[in-house]
Amino acid sequence: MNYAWLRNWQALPQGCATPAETAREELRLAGLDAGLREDAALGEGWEIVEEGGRPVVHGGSRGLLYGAYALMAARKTGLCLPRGVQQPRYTLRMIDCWDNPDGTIERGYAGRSLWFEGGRMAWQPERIAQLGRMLASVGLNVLCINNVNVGEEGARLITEDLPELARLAAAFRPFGVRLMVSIDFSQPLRYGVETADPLSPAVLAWWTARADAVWAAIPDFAGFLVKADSEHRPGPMTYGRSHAEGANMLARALAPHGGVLVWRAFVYNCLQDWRDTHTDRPMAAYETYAPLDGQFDDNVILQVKNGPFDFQVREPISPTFWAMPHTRLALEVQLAQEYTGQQIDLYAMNPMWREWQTELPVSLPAAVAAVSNLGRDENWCGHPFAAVNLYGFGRYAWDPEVSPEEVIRTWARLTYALPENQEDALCLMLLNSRSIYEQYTAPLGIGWMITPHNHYGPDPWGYEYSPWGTYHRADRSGIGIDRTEKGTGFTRQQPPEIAAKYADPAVCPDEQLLFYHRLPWDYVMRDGRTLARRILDDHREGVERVEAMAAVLRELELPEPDRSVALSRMERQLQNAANWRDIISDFVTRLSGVC
Ligand code: GCV
Repeated sequence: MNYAWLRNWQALPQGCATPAETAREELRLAGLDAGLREDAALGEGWEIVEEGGRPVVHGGSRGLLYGAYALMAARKTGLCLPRGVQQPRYTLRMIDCWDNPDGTIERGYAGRSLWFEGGRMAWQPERIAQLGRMLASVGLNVLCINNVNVGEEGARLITEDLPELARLAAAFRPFGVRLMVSIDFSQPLRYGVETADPLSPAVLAWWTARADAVWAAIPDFAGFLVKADSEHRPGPMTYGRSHAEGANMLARALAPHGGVLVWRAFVYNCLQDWRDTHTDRPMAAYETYAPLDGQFDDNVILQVKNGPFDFQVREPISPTFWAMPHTRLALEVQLAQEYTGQQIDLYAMNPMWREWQTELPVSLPAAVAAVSNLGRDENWCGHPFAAVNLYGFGRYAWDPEVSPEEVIRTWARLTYALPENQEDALCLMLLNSRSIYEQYTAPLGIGWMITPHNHYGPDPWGYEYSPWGTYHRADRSGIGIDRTEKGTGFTRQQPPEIAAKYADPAVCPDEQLLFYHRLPWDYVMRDGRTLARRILDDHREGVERVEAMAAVLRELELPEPDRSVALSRMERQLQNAANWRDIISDFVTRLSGVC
């Protein structure tokens, strides 16, 4: 079995109960002469010191495991170990799986679920252990196993299917990975409670009893994740209650067990009339949550998507991050490349996450979560290179300031044993992959020209008359939406120093120009080209850059089956890029008259 960046590692450890035991067994199986010294004070942190001529890992139980994996990775790659005590920046480092009990995965591009099939939980113990090892090897510590769109069967995880959930939790426990589940806010209604109103004592009693049962079965359970009042999901608004009232009710049921309640802030009007030009979807989360700052209980974490839209190739940072200083926030990113190539087109994310830090201080979120790109495919992530994002997210969650170059280099070296010049070429390809994808799909910050629903390939009119609030409003006079003070006022939600960077088209960075501004086709850009000409040129250059990547890829001596999979996916990427170029160029040419 090929397991991503841990290919060729020794046999899996067996019969371990705790991360510390796993650490000991991993070092033994790897034949590494290294010591382990448990020091609970270090918690999840670790330090490796030379004692009596051999390395000794110091750490709490999980810290020992993370340190042992760091030592093993350093031995494999020849890269240096960091010095001093290593502590994670975020305590909650979570992967959110959108797996459905029928075995499908919402926005999943790597095969079927690893733990659901036919409405039940079912898994191969070997794969779960491999996954536990992979997650722990990059310090990831929480796994939410089911779709936030919880259906009838998903809701059973904390009732009828609880014994199965407990078995899965036990399988991940030796790797220090704690489970979480998504719950349905209206679930008490299915169990004879007459309402799901969060202020009803009967509702709190129902959730309290459920939480007691869950923690009795799984003492280290992490908590619940909730998508409420979002895209037709039930929530407190049905009862005229606020999201703070809804979240706090659940949080109080979890608090005695030390559980966290992760509440998603992905709320907007998904039934917008496209003729309504006043409602501006990216403003919705701020409008809903900023007034609630300070009202959430301590064990609530509000999980905010990185951008105010929805995981587009380029968006501003969600203004909600600056609006809630008295609330614990989690930054939510998406590893599944729903809008960014679906694990067919190359798209490495660490450079993008790092770039956000020019505006978003790493200390603003209290936690990080990523929508999973995992599935039952032999190579785990569909494209063999898509695993760089799972690996990279773990590294980022531990240390958001880690350099993308280092992350990609280490992943490449752990995964393959390529000659140096080929490893360099692979790393460069991945480092540039996001900017290339952006150039052939959505240059200048114009989003939502993607094919509706399946979100792969171009369809510039596709979302224009839809209810989803995702419009570019292109016509003969120009393209884009004015989101400044003179327009929808989105910039008023941003800190003034950030708004100032974007509010004037003359200074606004090109990458975000059409998110913030509506401009005529003959608008003259800073480089002297008209807007229309620049869009046409970008799409053409984007395709040329994919062609150059394809040429590099063909020369890489990758092992099989990775080589064949990567090459065949590159053919699809070439086709996709050409489609984007041709369809968007035709669209722009017809509207603008430029050719
Ligand atoms: C799980 C987007 C996706 C949906 C997803 C939703 C969310 O709208 O297209 O598939 O639903 O985000 O994040 O809840």
